[in-house]
Amino acid sequence: MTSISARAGFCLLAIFTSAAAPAPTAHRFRIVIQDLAFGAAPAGIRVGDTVEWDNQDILVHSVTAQDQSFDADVKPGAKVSFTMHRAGVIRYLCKYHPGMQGILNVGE
Ligand SMILES: [Cu+2]
Repeated sequence: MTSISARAGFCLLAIFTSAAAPAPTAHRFRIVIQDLAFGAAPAGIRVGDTVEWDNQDILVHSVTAQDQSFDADVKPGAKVSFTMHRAGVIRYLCKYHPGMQGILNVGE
């Protein structure tokens, strides 16, 4: 009996919580890598959204965040994507071509 009412209480709490703060819809943004450069950072990225890098160059690049929140190599013709977990300015670069730099502005 106790466990049933405890479960009912949990359900009510879950319903109340989701009604009070509906989960925002996650979006997907794309950045093209071309001619040894990252494409312009898309506007409107928020926590929970995913950013995809699409390497259209003929060289291997990396997508390496300065704060180490993401780091991956991207082969020519390949894509890599990361979900943003914190708000703020995230600077990133290609560790093979340090002149390749980008900035993401992630909102809450
Ligand atoms: Cu590179």
